[in-house]
Amino acid sequence: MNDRDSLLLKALKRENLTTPPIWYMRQAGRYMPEYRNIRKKFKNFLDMCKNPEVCCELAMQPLNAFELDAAILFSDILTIPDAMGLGVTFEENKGPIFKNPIKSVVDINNIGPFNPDDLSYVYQAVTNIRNTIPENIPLIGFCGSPWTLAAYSIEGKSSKEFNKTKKFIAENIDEVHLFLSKLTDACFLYLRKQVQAGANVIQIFDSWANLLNKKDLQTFSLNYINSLILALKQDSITSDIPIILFSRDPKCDDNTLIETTADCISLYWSMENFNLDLAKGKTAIQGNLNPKVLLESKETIRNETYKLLDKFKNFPGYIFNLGHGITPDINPEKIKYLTDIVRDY
Ligand code: 1CP
Repeated sequence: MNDRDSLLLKALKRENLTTPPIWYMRQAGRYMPEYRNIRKKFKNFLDMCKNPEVCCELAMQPLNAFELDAAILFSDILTIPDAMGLGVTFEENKGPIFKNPIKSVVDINNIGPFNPDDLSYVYQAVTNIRNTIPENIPLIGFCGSPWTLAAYSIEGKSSKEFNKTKKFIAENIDEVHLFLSKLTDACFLYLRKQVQAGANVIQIFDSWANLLNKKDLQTFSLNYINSLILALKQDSITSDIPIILFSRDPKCDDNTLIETTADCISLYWSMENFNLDLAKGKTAIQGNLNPKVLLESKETIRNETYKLLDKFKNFPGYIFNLGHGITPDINPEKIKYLTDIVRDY
């Protein structure tokens, strides 16, 4: 692809731009009527993800509606545990359910080597999207962080506190580390295949970083994210691909995130005091309007957005995004409005 005029790739190289690139986490999803029309044809959400033509159509929906500066692969982070045999399903309006969650040390030892070719439906979706979007629009591939994938796999579902997971870790530390290593290797192979299939940027979602205290965050999450980033940076296929790290409300120093060597830190909406002076020249920044603002009036949306844009005006390498995904209760017109006012700023 030709990156001369790609705003996102420029921002990821920390160029100071007059208009930031714009894309949204969960830009494809239930808030769009076009999405719901297709979604209702599939009982299990993952069956929809296993259809590359449908994934391509879904990834195109927000681009067609809002002329965004990036596409994101339509898939889910739980494809890896599903491929590892944990049997992931998503029933109507419920979160993920694992048929075979990790219940014991034996389950961890029994996980065979991850075969990235089991997820060829994902790479086919990547190629279809890459072949459909304009040349100057980058395609973001993604994976969950090893920690976030482990938390779902042990809990067997989503949860507020993940207490089962915390108990399991306390009782089986060594095996949990083995599991996290297996997941890290899987993420690397998976992302490399996404890049070979046409992904131009990678985002790692550490959506459950917020569960861990400072020390555990380092031990169970950041150490594995660092290994993953290092492996990607050392591999000839992925070394030039910029990496964005989204860590949900992590209890660590800002510098610890910057030192991950991710090319960009995606800030959760509550991270409004993140030290931009520390980050300057080291990482790009993405974020971080609170998605809840989009439930407010246009005036409030404009005020909050312009406050954020004022803050990032002189930051070299800024990408406009929300501080977490678009929720199903957001009116698509608000996304259109938001995109327009960022470009008019
Ligand atoms: O029924 C439905 O329609 C399912 C809703 C849905 C969608 C649209 C799920 C279920 N996943 C997705 C797509 C998805 N998931 C994308 C691509 C779409 C896009 O961004 O445009 C991406 C990047 C994800 C990543 C993902 N899945 C994350 C990380 C981002 C985040 O929100 O923190 C997580 C945590 C998941 C797990 C997941 N997938 C779906 C659900 C309901 C959940 C559980 C969320 C929870 O635990 O609360």
